[in-house]
Amino acid sequence: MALKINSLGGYIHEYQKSVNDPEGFWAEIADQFYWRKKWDKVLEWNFEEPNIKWFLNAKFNITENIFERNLFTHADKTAIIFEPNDPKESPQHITYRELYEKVCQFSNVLKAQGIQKGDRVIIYMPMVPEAAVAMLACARVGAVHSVVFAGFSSSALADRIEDCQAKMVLTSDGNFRGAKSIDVKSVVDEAVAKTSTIEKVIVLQRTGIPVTMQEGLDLWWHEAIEGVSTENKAEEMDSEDMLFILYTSGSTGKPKGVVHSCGGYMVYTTYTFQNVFHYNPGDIFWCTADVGWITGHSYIVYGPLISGATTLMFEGVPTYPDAGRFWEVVDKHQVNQFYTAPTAIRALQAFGLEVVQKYQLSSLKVLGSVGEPINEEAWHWYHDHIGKGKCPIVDTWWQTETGGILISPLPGITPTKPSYATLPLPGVQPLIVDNEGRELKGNSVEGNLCIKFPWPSMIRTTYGDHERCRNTYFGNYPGLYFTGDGVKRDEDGYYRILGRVDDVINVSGHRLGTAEVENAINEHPLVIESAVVGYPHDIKGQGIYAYVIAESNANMTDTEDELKQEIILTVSKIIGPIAKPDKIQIVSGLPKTRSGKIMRRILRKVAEGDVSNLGDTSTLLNPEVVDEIKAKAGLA
Ligand code: 7RM
Repeated sequence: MALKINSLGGYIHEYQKSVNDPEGFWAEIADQFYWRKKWDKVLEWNFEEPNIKWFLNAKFNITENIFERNLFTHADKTAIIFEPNDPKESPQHITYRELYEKVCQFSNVLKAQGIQKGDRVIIYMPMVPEAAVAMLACARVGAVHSVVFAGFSSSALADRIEDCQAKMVLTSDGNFRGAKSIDVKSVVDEAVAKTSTIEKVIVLQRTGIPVTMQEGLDLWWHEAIEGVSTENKAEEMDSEDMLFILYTSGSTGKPKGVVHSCGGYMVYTTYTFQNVFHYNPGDIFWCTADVGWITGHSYIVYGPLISGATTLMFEGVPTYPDAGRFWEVVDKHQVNQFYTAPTAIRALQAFGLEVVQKYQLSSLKVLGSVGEPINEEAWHWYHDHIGKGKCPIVDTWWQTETGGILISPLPGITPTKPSYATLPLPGVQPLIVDNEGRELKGNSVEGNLCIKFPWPSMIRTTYGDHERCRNTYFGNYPGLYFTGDGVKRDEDGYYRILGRVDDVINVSGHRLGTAEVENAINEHPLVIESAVVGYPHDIKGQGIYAYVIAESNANMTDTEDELKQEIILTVSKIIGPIAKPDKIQIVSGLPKTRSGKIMRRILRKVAEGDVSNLGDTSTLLNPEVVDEIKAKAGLA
């Protein structure tokens, strides 16, 4: 495919074309993919309902674009390099032909186990090649996959099974993570028992941890594939058929199932993969995300594999067996493009330079960052010590809902500026509005980031609740997609993402709703009410600060620490360890307005440790609690 932009002039030209004639622009790109039947119309849209359709009536299967098309040219090329958790275990190199056979075989298994086009399949697996096989086999038979990060609890998993009425779960006997192996199967067992739609669970053997297999329900992966044909004809999909659902947190209620469709997602993730990382044939690409997040979907699996690239899957954690693991893997596999999150960079930076200096890192050409704002210090450390000053950093801004990267430099083309995502990619039309929805034109402005024109891989709906999709993303500013992020456009027209402006917090690049964490805390029997805010955290970007009103209890002062521990356990059980509060403060009341709304602004200030400018508190129903909260936080 010839999708690549090679100069700043080229970028400006392509960008102009994409704005002046979006349909012509995307048709030319889409033309380079393999379609059984091409589209009748490139785009149909309105942001009121919303209704977004790309490449209307085109027929194809995304996996044919990975396999059938690429097999002619590079059947024996490595598709996936698997680097296991334990560095003593040998890596695996899986060729396109081998991956094709595994995907076809597992497609046949899915069908034999009753999965049909349109059925939902949950994938709750470790970072092993079979997770990619599972996703692609679903795509091949037209089933809708919903990958759930294997760190989520059984109740979070049950919520997702219930929401999408999934028929099947694909999982493993356990996960290796650093020095630990984690039991996964019993989490699935609990979730399946709480729900009523799961007909089959297929279990990959990974750790050898003993598990209970329930007759008629559970099936071993290795037994299920035994003797099954490695040939499979892909299901014909419409461009707008659903490809997958991925749950993500918002400012209200339970996580939403973000729906992506086949055609637009394929075109956009492939186009952005090749341009943002300047992937060249023969390069080794490594994205350190988990496939449970959108970054793993778009830039470990789909974008790279459709491009015929070699993509590295790493099962482990950055600090096992030591904090040099990432760099050891880069050298071992001669990684050319490396894509990670600022939280990992900051965590590894804290271990000092000696750990890094043991490695050459000479294969690296492009460094990527994603998930949260990258602070200048981390940017420079990444640039100087990992990239040795010679690798451009692409600070890529995007979301689960956007499917692919929207704002990012092109490496070696767009002049970078630390902590700036810089400029929109071709096809992306950002717009900044103030809180009343008025457009802030020109440079040197700050406000809410919106997008005014559709791009191919944008969210189509939230599963089972289109109204929620409309309200969340298209209801705030009529006619615009609202991202939930604050942004600054500087004097050069460069974009700097400032972080969320809604009640979403970003902990180590993971999105959590404050309401979601509060609901979990409130499950503790002694908790009356709680309020959760984010606060700046050196490594995680944001930490979770919870204010909790507890049942009055004569011994409370003696047991406050115990109560806090129990609250942490409760959150871990209801959501997962990633949502555990970093700090809990037991309070007698929460600052509330006369209409009963919690004044989070004050709670955020206290959590930040800066109470110099609390603003007007006289309108509060209970101004006295502010002093109590300040005093208890040691800020009086
Ligand atoms: C890809 C992903 C989305 C939220 C988004 C932002 C934040 C992501 C950057 C960033 C500053 C970046 N999907 N975010 N990338 N903030 N600079 N380069 O992370 O759905 O999990 O999160 O993450 O707030 O709205 S996500």
